Amino acid sequence: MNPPAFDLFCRVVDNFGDAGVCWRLAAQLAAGGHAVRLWIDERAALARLVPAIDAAASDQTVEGVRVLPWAHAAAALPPRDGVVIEAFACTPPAPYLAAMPGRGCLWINLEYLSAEDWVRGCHGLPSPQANGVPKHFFFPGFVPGTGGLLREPGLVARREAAQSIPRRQRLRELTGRDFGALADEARVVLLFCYPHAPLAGLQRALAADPRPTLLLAPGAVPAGLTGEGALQVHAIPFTPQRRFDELLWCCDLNLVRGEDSLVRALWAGVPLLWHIYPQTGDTHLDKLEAWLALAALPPPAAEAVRAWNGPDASALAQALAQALEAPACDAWRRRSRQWSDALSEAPDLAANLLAFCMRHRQSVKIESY
Ligand code: TRH
Repeated sequence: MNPPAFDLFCRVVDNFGDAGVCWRLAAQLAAGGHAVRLWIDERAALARLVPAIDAAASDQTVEGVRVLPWAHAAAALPPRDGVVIEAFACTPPAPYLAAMPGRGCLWINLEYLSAEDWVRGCHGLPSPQANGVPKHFFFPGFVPGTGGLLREPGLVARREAAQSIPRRQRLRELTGRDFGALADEARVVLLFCYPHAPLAGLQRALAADPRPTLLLAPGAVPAGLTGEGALQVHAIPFTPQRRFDELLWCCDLNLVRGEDSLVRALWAGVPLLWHIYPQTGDTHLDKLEAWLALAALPPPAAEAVRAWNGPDASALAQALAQALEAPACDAWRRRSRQWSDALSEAPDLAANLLAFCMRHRQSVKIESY
């Protein structure tokens, strides 16, 4: 049978992650030879991530992915024997759902990434739906028995090759700025966080640190953060998603957020502070603790991650200063690389998704005999 065609539905809730995750998956599937249609309700965020995308165009194909307006899906037919992926429970248009029965589609709900234990028990389960086509939950994850993490083929080799080039040169190419000798001598930090981060504590810890820090903030330096003491802060251009990894690979410490940039920072294999997407009732803190349990960071680093997700600038200043002291920081670097290497041994999300699709097709074929 031909490789299945994919319809991927994406609603942009806010920020960049919805479009970021969907684009990565769509582009990887297309690169693997699959026909992919990405139905997206708002193209501006996608155009920021992928400059080749024309936010005004209603039907375009970029990197093999056909990008179409969400509204046009109502008149479209699901791909026969294909795969319909609904990202983050965004529910495709009703007429499209009504057209699904009898076309042999596999319907998948691509869930948000979580390290929580219950994910493994729910991954892959079918859920009966009104149109008679069961929807299968597909949970990304950090451990076997989940859908795994997005990682394109050859990513680690690309990282190794990039890191053989002097960092000052890489930063100049990526940012258009020449930071001079500081680029090679300083601790380089990427800052990508939500506005409520305890930035005063970050500033205090880095300004007072014995080692100079060059802090790079894509888009703009958040209000309240200024260079002082050992800290220099610079705004740099928002980097196209395709090269965002290269920026992370230049850094000694990546402050990332949400879902997709967290995973990319894991592939960078250096210390990171994760600013988790806030949720009502502080349920995001349960997700953070579940992630910390898997990350098994040295205690000072784990405390810095917790403080980065808290309101107390002094707590962060103290925790981060301790985590950056020589012995603790070496341990943080070792564990970061060790976990990154271990995670990169596992099959990636797209490979797991295709295996899931093949298993489903086999089971349907057997049932149909
Ligand atoms: O932008 P985010 O906060 O997106 C969030 C999360 O995905 C969250 O899980 C979701 O619920 C919410 O949206 C609706 O963080 P995230 O997931 O890291 O997505 C950012 C994307 O932007 C990611 O693909 C990396 C990309 N990016 C670039 O390509 N270039 C850049 O310069 C920067 C800073 C980010």
